[in-house]
Amino acid sequence: MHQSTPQSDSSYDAKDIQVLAGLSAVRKRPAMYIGSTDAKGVHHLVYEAVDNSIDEALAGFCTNISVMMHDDGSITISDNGRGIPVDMHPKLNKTGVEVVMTKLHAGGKFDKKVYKVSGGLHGVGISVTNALSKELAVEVKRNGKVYVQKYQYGKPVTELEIKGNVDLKDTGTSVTFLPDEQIFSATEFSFDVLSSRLRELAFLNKGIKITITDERAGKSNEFQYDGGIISFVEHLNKNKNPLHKTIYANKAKNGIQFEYALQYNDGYQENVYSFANTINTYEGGTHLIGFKTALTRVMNNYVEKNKIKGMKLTSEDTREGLTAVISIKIPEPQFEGQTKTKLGNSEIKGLVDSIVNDSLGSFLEENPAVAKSIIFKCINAAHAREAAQKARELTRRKGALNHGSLPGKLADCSEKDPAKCELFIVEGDSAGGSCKQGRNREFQAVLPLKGKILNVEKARLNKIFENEEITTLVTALGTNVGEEFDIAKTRYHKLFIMTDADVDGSHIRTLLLTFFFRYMQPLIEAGYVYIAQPPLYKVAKGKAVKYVYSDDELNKLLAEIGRDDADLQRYKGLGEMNPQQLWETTMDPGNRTILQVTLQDAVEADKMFTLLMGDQVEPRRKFIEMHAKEVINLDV
Ligand code: 0RA
Repeated sequence: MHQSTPQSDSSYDAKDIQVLAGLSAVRKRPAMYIGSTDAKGVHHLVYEAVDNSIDEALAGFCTNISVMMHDDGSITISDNGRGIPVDMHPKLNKTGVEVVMTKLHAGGKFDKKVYKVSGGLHGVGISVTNALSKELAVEVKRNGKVYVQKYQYGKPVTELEIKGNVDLKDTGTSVTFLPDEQIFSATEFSFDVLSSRLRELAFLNKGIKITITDERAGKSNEFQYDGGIISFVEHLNKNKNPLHKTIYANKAKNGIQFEYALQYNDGYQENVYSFANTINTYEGGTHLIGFKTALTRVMNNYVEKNKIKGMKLTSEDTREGLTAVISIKIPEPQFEGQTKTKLGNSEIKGLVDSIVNDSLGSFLEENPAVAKSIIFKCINAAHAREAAQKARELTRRKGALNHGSLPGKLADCSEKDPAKCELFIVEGDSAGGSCKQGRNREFQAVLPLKGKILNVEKARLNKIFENEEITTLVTALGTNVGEEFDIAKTRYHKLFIMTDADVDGSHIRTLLLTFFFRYMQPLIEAGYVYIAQPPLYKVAKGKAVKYVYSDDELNKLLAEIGRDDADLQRYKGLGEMNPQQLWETTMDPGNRTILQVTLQDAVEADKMFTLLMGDQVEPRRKFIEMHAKEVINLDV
C-alpha cells in the first residue's frame, strides 16, 4: 500500500511551500541551525534525533533508546516509543512522518500537553538532521505495521510504505542517516563523544536505558541510572573523598521543574554543571545564578544562626570542593550567549533561589553533622582565600604577576601582537639554552622551567602564589590567575609545552596540563595550548638524515631504507639536540609537527586529572596496572 500524496494544486497550500523553503534554508546556512559544519555539527545531527526519543520517554511512552554506528558511516537512532504518527496531517496533507521529517520545529506538533526537550539548543528538530543527510530512512512501528520512508538531502524519494507486520504492542521509531559530506568537513562519528553525551542524557533522565554500539570497532556501552543526577554527582566525585551523602531536592513550580544534587569533597576544585532541558548550559545563566546566590545565603545564615566563629563567606568560599548538578526543565527556554548555552529566562533566578534556599536550609538544620562538615570546609576556604590575597599582594609587590615587569628567565620575542607570538615552556636550563639559540626571536619566546612545578591538584591558590616556577609562568603569560585571570591579556596565542621524551618529561607535562586545566581552562578552550613534538629518533644513512617522531614511523622508514647500515640515535632528552636541530625538527613552523591540546569532555578530563594527580592512591594504581601494557618506552 502507498499512502497517497496530494497532487492537485488547490490542496498545495502556503504551509507546504514554507516547509520546502525551510529545509533548503537549512542546507544553505547549516551553521545557523546546528552551530557548525565540523565534527561538532555532525554529532549535533545525532543529538537532534536522540532528543525526539527523549521527549517520547519524558511523555512516558519510551524506556529504551539505542544508537548504532554502522560500517558504512551511517548511524541509527531507535526507540520503543509510540512511533511517529503515520496518518495524514489534516492541514498539511502529508503523513505525520513526513511533517516531522521535513518541517522545522515540527517535533511534537501533535501533542501540546506534554513537556518537551527537543528543539532545544537551536530549536530545530529532526528535520534538520534530514536536510543535512545524503540519505535518511525512517522506520516506524505502529498499528501492528512497519512503515518505511526514504529521503535524500531532506526530500522524500519514496512514499511512506508498509514493509511488514509486527505485534500491535511493538511500537517505535528508528532513524538511519548518512551525513552529507558536501556540507560537513568531517562526517565521522566518534564513539567517545557520543558516549559522553548519551551518558549525560541517561543521568539527566533517570531510568531511561540508552545503549550505543560501534559496529566497526565492536564496542558498546549501556547507560541507565535509577539515581538520575544523584548518580551523576557520585560519578563526578568518584576517586575523590566526599564529605557526606549526596544532598538532593526536586521541586515543580508554575510548570517548571527544578532539581539539584550536591556533594562536597575534601579537594579544592569546583565542579558544578548546569542544564536546561537537558542541554549543558556551559555559559550558565539564570538557573546557575539563582543556585549560587542561594547557596551562599544558606551557608552564611547557618553560620550566623548557630553562632559559629568564622567570617563572612563569599560565593567562591561556598564552592570549594563542591560537586553539583543542577537541572531545570522549562516549557520555553531562552538560550543566549556566544554558544547559545546560557539560560536567559529572568523569572528562573528567583524560582531556583527560593527552592534551594528552602530545601538546603532545612536539610542543614535537620542534619547538623553534615552541616558542620560543610561549614567547616567553607570557613577553611575563606581563610585560604585571605591567605591567597596576601600571597598575591606579596608576589605583586615583588614585581611578579604584573604586566610590564617580565621574569628574568624569560627570553621574550620582539613581536608584540599576541596572535603572532609563541611561547616555548621548556624543561630544564640546558634545553632552554638550545631553544633560545635555535628560535626565531622575532615571534618565539622561551621560558625554561626548573624541574617539577607544584602539583596544583593538591594545593590551594595561596600555595600557588608561593611557587616560583608557577608565578614566573603566570607573569610570562600576562593573564594573572584565579579570579583575576583574563584571557584577553594572554601575551602568546601559542603555548608549547616542551619536555623530554622520558618519564620525568611526561610528569612535568602532566603537571603543566593540570595547572592549565584547573586554573586557566579558557586557554585550552581557545586552542592556545600545544605539546611540542620533538623527534624520537635520528636516522642517518650515508649523508641522508631523517628525523622520526614515533616508533611506527621508525619501523616504516627502516623497512624502506633497510636496517643494515642505518645509524640510529634515540633522543632521550631535548639537550641532545643542538640549537639548529631543535629549530629544524621542533620549532620551525614550516617543518614541525604540533599537537593541539583540546578539551572534548570536561567530565572525563576532570576525572583523569583527579585520578592521575589527586590523593587517592588505589584508583591510580589500578589505572596504571590496566594501562601498563600500552607503555612502550619506559626509561627509568
Ligand atoms: C509526533 C507526535 C507523537 C510522537 C512523535 C512525534 C514522535 C517522534 C519521534 C522521533 C523519534 N522518535 C519519536 N517518537 C515519537 C505522538 C504520537 C501519538 O500521539 O501517538
